[in-house]
Amino acid sequence: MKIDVKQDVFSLNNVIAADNRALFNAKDIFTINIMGSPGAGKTTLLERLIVQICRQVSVAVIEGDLATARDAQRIAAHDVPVIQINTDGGCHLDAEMIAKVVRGFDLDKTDLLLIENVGNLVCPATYDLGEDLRMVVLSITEGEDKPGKYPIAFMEADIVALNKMDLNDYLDIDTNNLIADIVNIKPQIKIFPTSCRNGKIVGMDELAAYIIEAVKTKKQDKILRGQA
Ligand SMILES: Nc1nc2c(ncn2[C@@H]2O[C@H](COP(=O)(O)OP(=O)(O)OP(=O)(O)O)[C@@H](O)[C@H]2O)c(=O)[nH]1
Ligand SMILES: [Mg+2]
Repeated sequence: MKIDVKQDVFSLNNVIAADNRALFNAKDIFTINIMGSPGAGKTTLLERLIVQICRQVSVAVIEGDLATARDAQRIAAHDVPVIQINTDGGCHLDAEMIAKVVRGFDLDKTDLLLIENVGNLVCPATYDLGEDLRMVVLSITEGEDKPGKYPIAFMEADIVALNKMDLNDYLDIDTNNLIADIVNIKPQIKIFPTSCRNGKIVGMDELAAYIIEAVKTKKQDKILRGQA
């Protein structure tokens, strides 16, 4: 029997991702897809980022997890609109999941959409959600060999938050090797060493400034295109 496959799963995802991107562009929303292993510190970093930038840009957050609304509850405590997606066993978010929920935000009042993907250093990297920027959060506790072993996430990323730098003195790891491993995979990637732990905040001013600048640049580019 001949099986007629009309579209593979990635090309269908790419079509919906393009629609998401068109919507975000029309609404002037800068979107970041945040990925990394379970426990790397994605939600903690988002909480810290929101505290630092919420007076300058209006933020909305989508949280992706297999189960529970725990991360969304943490974000909601910062008085930011948040929607939790439970993938019910799925190891990544896809563009359709985002399309289904995103109009639940007031998009005319959103400058920055932060999407925390399911904790996983592999699968999320192959699914475009329609984002402008991809960020990997990598905890230094994961070990200095991890970028080379899980290269796809880094190949597809624009920036890396090298998190839990406050633990550096307690670990048998050389962060220079870790950074070299990442740069070897993608030379143009931007790396922000960070610590989000209360009382030991590192690198968050630099990361916040970079993101605010990216949000502003997207808005300015649109104005310039409109004048051209
Ligand atoms: N020491 C230290 N601990 C951190 C830092 N960032 C996060 N943590 C801790 O790491 C643990 C996991 O943090 P989360 O923010 O929940 O990690 P996550 O990546 O969102 O996890 P999932 O959503 O389950 O994939 C928590 O106990 C945090 O307090 C950091 O910079 N330094
Ligand atoms: Mg989380």
